[in-house]
Amino acid sequence: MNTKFEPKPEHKFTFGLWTVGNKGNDPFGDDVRKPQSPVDLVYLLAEVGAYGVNFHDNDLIPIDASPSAAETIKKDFKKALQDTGLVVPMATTNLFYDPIFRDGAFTSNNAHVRNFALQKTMRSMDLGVEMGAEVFVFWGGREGTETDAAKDPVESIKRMRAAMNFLCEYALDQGYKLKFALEAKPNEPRGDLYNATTGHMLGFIATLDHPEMVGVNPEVAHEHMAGLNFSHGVAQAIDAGKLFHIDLNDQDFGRYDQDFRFGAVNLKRAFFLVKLLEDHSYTGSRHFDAHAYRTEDDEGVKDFARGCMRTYLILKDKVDRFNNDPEIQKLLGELKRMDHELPEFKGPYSQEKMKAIKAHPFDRKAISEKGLRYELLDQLTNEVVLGVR
Ligand code: GLT
Ligand code: MN
Ligand code: MN
Repeated sequence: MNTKFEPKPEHKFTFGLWTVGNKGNDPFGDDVRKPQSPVDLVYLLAEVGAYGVNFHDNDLIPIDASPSAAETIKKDFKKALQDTGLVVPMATTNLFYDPIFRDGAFTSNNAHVRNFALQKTMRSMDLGVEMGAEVFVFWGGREGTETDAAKDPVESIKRMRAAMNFLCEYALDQGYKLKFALEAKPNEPRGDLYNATTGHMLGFIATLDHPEMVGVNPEVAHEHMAGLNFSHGVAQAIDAGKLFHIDLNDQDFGRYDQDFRFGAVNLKRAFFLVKLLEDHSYTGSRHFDAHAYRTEDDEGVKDFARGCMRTYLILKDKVDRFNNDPEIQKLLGELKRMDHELPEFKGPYSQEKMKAIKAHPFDRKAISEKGLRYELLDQLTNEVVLGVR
């Protein structure tokens, strides 16, 4: 194997305990792999070359663990981190598995459930911070409905806002340096989930008391499930200064929630995503939120994890090729040249500029006649991705 594509700490490749720990069960079939302890999974991740490990509270500490059992688990986990050098950049709360959350956590109709969700999240934040996490993800897997007869969606958004505001204050009160990253998904496991896309989340964040503490954690699969161009959503987050974390995986459009290995389905979309992250110098974790096919044993899980990182690095290399390809750059240079025309009209509004733009004689026909050469640009992109350039 080419060592050029070996993961290094600077790549910030991370995996959740739930990803490499996935036992291959699905709604139609039982587990196919044996459970592995958090400590086993830390060693597995170290073996494949990951930089960090993320977890839900209950990936690490079972929901019914006694305080003394929890202490032992934490001690063992910390030792594994120390032995391997792995870090915990992100933590999150499981607000979807236990039946108490069957009608939502922060948006449940039941005040007991909403407050239990706050309690569980505050404890989970304490745990995350104890392990070194600086980003705290919120994925509201049950925050939605099957029937809108049950909840007023405006009221649900207000409940969600109240919870986020409360938890921001909690973080500030504790002196935690945590950033929150909200993760959208359109559906599954609920019929419909609130704040269904990264764009919805960005709109919601602007309504919070501490918007500066809150960003997004977009996931490839989730935006594909909504039929969207993932890179465009991520670009919006980058532009807003809100890309605090990212969940990389793959997913065919119009399918069930697949969570495939990064690049497994659509290499070209993955290429443009890596290009976006690298061109804009994204510095956060590159978190693979995916799992191995149900056909795999423990070795296959390692193949899966190595594959995610290796594909990212190969695509990063392709991005360098694209950015340094003379023919491609010539085509892009022509686009830049067009962009830089009419310098006198650039910049903010003035009455003078307004009058000049209104009066300018644009040669509509001539401008429309010239081909843009996007066919060639796209073909050359394909050839980069296919490895012949
Ligand atoms: C769950 C979900 C993911 C979320 C995780 C964080 S849990 O696996 O499918 O997309 O990121 O809660
Ligand atoms: Mn995710
Ligand atoms: Mn997912």
